[in-house]
Amino acid sequence: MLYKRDFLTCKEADDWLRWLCEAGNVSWRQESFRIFGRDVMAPRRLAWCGDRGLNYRYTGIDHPAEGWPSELAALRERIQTFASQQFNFLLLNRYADGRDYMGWHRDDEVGCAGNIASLSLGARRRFRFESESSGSRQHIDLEHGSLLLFDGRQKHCLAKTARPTRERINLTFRLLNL
Ligand SMILES: O=C(O)CCC(=O)C(=O)O
Repeated sequence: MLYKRDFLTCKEADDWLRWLCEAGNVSWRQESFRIFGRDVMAPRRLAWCGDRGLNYRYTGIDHPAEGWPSELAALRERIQTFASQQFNFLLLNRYADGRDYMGWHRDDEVGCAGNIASLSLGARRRFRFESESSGSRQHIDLEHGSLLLFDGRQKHCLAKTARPTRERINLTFRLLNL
């Protein structure tokens, strides 16, 4: 795992957050999924893009990609250079406030390869993960403009918080070998 706190300057991170929230740039949606026979709304909004023809299927839902907006393609280049790895899919998560979260999970679907590069924008939020070797739980507080490289097979979550918390957007660049 590698944490680069100041991957973006504060100004760059502010500009990205503004662009991602601007109407028309990203189509945000809220998904529901079935748990024990009940439809449950995901506690966050979601968007994605990626190499045309790829489909990231998880929790029983297809996420077909239709290419990259030029702005995000340029950001991908920069992240690939830093990570020394290719990425062909991007999942974006939008947490309106501290009540939005992502529960404990692994990103270990068939075809997931390499590390995930996770760019954080907006509110500082706590990322928890389980050490593969000891099973102990650890955390990193992800800052505005930071980049985290991690192995998605490692169990992780984005914790809820009761503290007043502004919006946060997270971009996870992934490599799918489908
Ligand atoms: O929002 C985050 O930092 C965590 C995202 C995450 O766990 C995931 O996309 O698998």
